[in-house]
Amino acid sequence: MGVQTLPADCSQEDILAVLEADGAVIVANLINADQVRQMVDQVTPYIDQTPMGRDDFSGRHTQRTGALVARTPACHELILHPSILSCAKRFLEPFTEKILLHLTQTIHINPGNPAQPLHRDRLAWGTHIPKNIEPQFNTIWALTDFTRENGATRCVPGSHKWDWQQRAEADQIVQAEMSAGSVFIYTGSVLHSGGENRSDKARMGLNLTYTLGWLRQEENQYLSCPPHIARTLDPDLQDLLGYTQGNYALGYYSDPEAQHSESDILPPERVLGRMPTKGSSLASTTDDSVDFASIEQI
Ligand SMILES: O=C(O)CCC(=O)C(=O)O
Ligand SMILES: [Fe+2]
Repeated sequence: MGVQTLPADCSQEDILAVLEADGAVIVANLINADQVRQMVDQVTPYIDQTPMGRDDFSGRHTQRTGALVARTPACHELILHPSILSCAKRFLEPFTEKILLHLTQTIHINPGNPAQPLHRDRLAWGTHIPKNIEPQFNTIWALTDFTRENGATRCVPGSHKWDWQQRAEADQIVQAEMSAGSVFIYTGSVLHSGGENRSDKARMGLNLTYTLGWLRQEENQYLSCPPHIARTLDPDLQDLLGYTQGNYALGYYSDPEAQHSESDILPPERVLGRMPTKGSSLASTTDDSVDFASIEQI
């Protein structure tokens, strides 16, 4: 048995059902060869300048290249891919009103890199998040074919429901074999890792992950995509980076240089020259646009 693979025209319900059951699913050939090529062409100059990882986890023969929203416009349509983004929202909505982009990174596993240790990505936050909260919806887009030989992602289907202490047996580990243009989707709770590259060519994956609107992002998106770049982007992408409030009181700012302003509580959209949606935040609300009864004494 491998990772369950669905065709590109599958429904969101199909994706979510397998993800719920196994913690991982592949959607085959969701983007075409031109989209893959564009992404590879745009990111390759940055990968060429990226040093290898500094430990066994990041991979001493693996290059991890980030800040992709700012560097590679080709990734924007993958981050905003309608069916993937809808699935991410539906999957995470039991735990949050809004979702955020958590990480953008190509993972270029070069020949000779051994398998990465199995792990759950949610451990980025330690063990502080209660088990019944799923904090992540993760994707790895295949930019080359992913094969057993070149380090296709390893995964232990079903392990998102295990006790965190349980160890995987060798025969429970499968690999996300898929052709370039396919996407491997996995939760923050399922055991997985990069595979060993025993081939003579690099395996290239594009890791794009999403998290809850109230959690700290793994890749700092405000530094990786600062306001002067963010202001040129699609508003949906600006939202995902975190340039809108996550909730009534979450994510406003004050202008440190302003002498006088109409308010010292500003909506983050302001730095992008964009108006906030009315009632979306503390910074933009008036007394009559918020149901204070719903937030009092919670
Ligand atoms: O490269 C892969 O296939 C997975 C990498 C991974 O799981 C990670 O770096 O957290
Ligand atoms: Fe991981």
